[in-house]
Amino acid sequence: MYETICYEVSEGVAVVTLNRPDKFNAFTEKMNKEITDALKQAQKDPKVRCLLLTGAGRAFNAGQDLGDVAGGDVDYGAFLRERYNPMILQFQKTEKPIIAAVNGVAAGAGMSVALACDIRLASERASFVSSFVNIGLVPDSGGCYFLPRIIGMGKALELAMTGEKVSAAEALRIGLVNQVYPAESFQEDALAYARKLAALPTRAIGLIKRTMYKGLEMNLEETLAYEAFAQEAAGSTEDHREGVAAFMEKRAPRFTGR
Ligand code: T3D
Repeated sequence: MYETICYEVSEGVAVVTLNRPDKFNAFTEKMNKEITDALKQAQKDPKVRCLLLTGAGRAFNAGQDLGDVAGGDVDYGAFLRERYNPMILQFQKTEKPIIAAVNGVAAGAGMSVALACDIRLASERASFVSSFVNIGLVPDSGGCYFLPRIIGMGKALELAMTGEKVSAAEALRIGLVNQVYPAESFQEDALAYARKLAALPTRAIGLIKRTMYKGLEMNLEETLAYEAFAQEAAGSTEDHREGVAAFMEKRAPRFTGR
């Protein structure tokens, strides 16, 4: 169904694999659109309770395919407005956890996409390059929004201004990734992590995601009001009732995502 990505659902996890390995999975217009579509599809599908985004081959994603922009006048504003911005917004609109399983280098908009995911898992072979500055550009696709919020302004400015490569170990140290796994077992480790998330109360997790990201833009009073609204919604789910019942009965909960 897709040409530039693979999309597979099993055991509650939708695995989206960026699939242009000979180009380090660099973005084309088709890939931007297919990712956006896959996220929408996963949002609608009740069988999907977690998404895992990864790359085929050696790289996670090397950003925009520079072959498409080389040697011509490109309207970068239109490029971003039409292709990248709707894709990044769809990561936020997807009310299910999205994990970036960063198997290799994540550069340019590829790094921004990893930042737009909720959790970042890295292979020990992964690396991150805010490579925009290396070609005289500004971090886009949410890079200027997410990077300082995730690692703090000082480090974010340093990475964005120097375009230096960050190793997986350094990424873990500065809080850019949540976990680092051995390269040999990375895909299984990332999938196991995703399956664990997929077995949790999906609607509460969706509401946690929405409320936390909204909280970045709100003051305390507004956040407290939004938490009350979100709790009302979470409190009416079957998973909430199951969680309380399981606690009272001293057994493990069986969450269904409803
Ligand atoms: O319209 C707009 O452009 C606005 C939107 C911008 C969004 C952006 O993402 S701008 C940033 C674009 N990306 C880059 O500038 C990154 C360019 N790539 C690199 O800096 C390096 O390739 C990497 C740091 C990602 C990896 O380095 P390394 O040494 O591990 O691998 P390599 O040998 O440089 O690349 C391997 C192959 O992938 C190579 O192909 P070949 O020679 O083996 O046939 C290389 O050309 C290809 N490749 C890597 N990145 C891209 C790419 N091909 C097309 N586009 C790429 N971005």
